[in-house]
Amino acid sequence: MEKIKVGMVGYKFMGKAHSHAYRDLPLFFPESLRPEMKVICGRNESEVAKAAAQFGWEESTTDWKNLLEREDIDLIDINAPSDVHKEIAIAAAHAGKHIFCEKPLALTLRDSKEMLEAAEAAGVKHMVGFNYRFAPAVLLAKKLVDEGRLGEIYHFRAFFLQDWLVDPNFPLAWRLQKEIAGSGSHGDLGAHLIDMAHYLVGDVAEVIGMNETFIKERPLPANMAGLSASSNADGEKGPVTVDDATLFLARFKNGALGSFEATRFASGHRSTNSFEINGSKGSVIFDFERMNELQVYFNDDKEDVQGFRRVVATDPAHAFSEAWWPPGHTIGYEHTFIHEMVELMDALREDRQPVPNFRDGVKCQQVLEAVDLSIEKRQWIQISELD
Ligand code: SOE
Repeated sequence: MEKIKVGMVGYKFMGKAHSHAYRDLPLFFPESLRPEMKVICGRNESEVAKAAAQFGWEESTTDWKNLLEREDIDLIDINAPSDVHKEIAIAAAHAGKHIFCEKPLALTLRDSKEMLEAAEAAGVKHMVGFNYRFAPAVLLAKKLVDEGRLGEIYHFRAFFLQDWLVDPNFPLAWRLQKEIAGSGSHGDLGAHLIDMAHYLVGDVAEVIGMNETFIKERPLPANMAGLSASSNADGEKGPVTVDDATLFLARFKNGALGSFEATRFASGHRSTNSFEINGSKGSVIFDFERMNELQVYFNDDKEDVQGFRRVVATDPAHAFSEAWWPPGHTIGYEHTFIHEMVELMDALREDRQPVPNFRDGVKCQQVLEAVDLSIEKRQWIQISELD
């Protein structure tokens, strides 16, 4: 079986999720191209060496540029913070490397377009990490929409609710600094909702939004480890320069209406990533915290049994089920990353662009930026204004 030699930049939460995907993919998808975990890269030499040993990478380095010079690297996986996505992706494209980049693609729409242009000019494959598309229950929703089984789509409502920032003593992590993260809940969580809307319903025509930063300053980080971090609560504070919550309304080009909510201040919601689609023939509800299930409702059910019912998307009729377990044996968050890497490996073998790719990343960035502009101008913004 052909191998795809991977160099990865980033080793924390997403680095672990991607490493797991590369390691387990051959076990469950033996027909796919096999990822070879060559080099993992991170700023802290001892930490990234530890990650290499723990995750199963052959080598570790602190200089991402030397990944690009190596003949034995085919694919660059970028899951470091958003402020380095553009520089690394464009350099990787120029070096003729295929690219997987975590979401959001870039800090700005302009940067994301430059990344797409560089990747297309170089003729390399490029993928963006909207992993929730790859939950079998989401793929079932996609099938129902595409087969017309929900009829004409009237509504798409989605919310991504977390609560890891409710504590005012949580330190000023990189996700709270605009120059590193680009935005707060909007680009981190809202990006997933926007991509899901594009995937399931279609293009957005216009948006209007609102946002808030509830806690304006936070203790400077004593040390950071992913989303949970220690801080010197009585120490020096710094300004939060991103949104804590962003909500927006959208009108789709096909006439459907959308409502979107992303927040890290929804106490009690650890990671409620949910959408509902209402159509002329029925509805579906997906809730990531019950990610194997899709609630479905069909208007033509007999009157005495009409109501939402729960489908557990683990049967042979459902996507990816043949790779896993017998019906009813469920899978988890980490398996969505394996599925997205299967798509990448298949695209590389079939010499086609994977989906979602940088074009989808640019489309997402366009809506993110249109919402920001609508907030600034306090008016509806046409997506076409940002072409
Ligand atoms: C943090 O908010 C985060 O890790 C996001 O960055 C991920 O994209 C999401 O899948 C889970 O929450």
